[in-house]
Amino acid sequence: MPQPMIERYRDTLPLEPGDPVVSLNEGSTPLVEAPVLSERVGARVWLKVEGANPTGSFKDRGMTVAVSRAKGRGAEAVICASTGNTAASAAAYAVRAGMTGAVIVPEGKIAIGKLAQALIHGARVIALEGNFDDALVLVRELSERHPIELVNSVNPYRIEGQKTAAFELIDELGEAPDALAIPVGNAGNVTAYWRGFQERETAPVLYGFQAAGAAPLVIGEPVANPETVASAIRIGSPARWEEAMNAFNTSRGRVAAVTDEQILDAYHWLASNEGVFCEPASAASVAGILNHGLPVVEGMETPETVVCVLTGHGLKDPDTALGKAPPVISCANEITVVERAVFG
Ligand code: AN7
Repeated sequence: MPQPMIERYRDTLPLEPGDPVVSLNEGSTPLVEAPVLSERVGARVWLKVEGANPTGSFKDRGMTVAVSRAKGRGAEAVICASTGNTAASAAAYAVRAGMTGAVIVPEGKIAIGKLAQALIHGARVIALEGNFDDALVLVRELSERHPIELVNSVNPYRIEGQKTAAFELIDELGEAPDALAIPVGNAGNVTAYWRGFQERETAPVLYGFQAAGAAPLVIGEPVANPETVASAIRIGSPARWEEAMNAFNTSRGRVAAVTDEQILDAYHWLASNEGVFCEPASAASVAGILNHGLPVVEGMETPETVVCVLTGHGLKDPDTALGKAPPVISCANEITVVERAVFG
């Protein structure tokens, strides 16, 4: 039987010998070649389809490790602030561990699929009159006041679990890619990839992309009222700011902004040209290389292999898909009418 990543890479993870394995068989996600995108950007581009994780996003990699460790320590409850995916993942892994879960999300600002996930798993879902950054301040405080485990990416075990995605890339490609394009919100994931690459003594150029209305790392200061259609990365004050900037600088990469229009165009383009449906935030990585080009580093060849990290599944956010795609064709139950509808 294939092993879940928490078992496969266990010797690199800071679990204690007695910790239980709380797993939904996350990881081992598809690395899908993108021929049309490759042609457009002039390099061999691969898509790391993290939406194929059990709850539909990369968060599961970190959650399996954070919840296993929390359970090993005897914790009975987990809490997080979330733009949606962390909430969905925490809710599922809490069930798996026999723990209770509470999630605080910005009211009206998370995709409907993520809300459905958190609710169906039985988490207590609190819609805050505030944004993600406000919610993160509150859950940090709550976890200090109460015996409840904080499972945001400020939790070190989250980063440790997420670094396994870099291991998988190296193991599957036979070497690290030349460059990695990745969406950036709270900046945990880019921090995790960099750690994974470094532990394998590799250093791809890291190319991070934020939404233009929520681009604190690009403008160099926190954004008080972040706004973007890519609700997952609607974050104005990233917790892993310094580590992420260190990763961009050390890898000789950079962080840049993409507009909502560029994000939605890349999202739609990827679905209709490569057959891969990711959520809007994930498409920031593709929008980035399409609009900014491949990273150019002095003294280095142009990258030949590039991985775009597609962090979450398109089904998470059907509203955005329906708003972007062409309409349904209504049709009477009659063969000639159907014929016209089908063939145009
Ligand atoms: C699809 O769920 O922050 O830079 O609370 O859901 O590690 O924050 C989600 C983040 C990219 C950004 N793509 O990753 C949350 C949350 C998707 C995401 C990011 C998120 P980080």
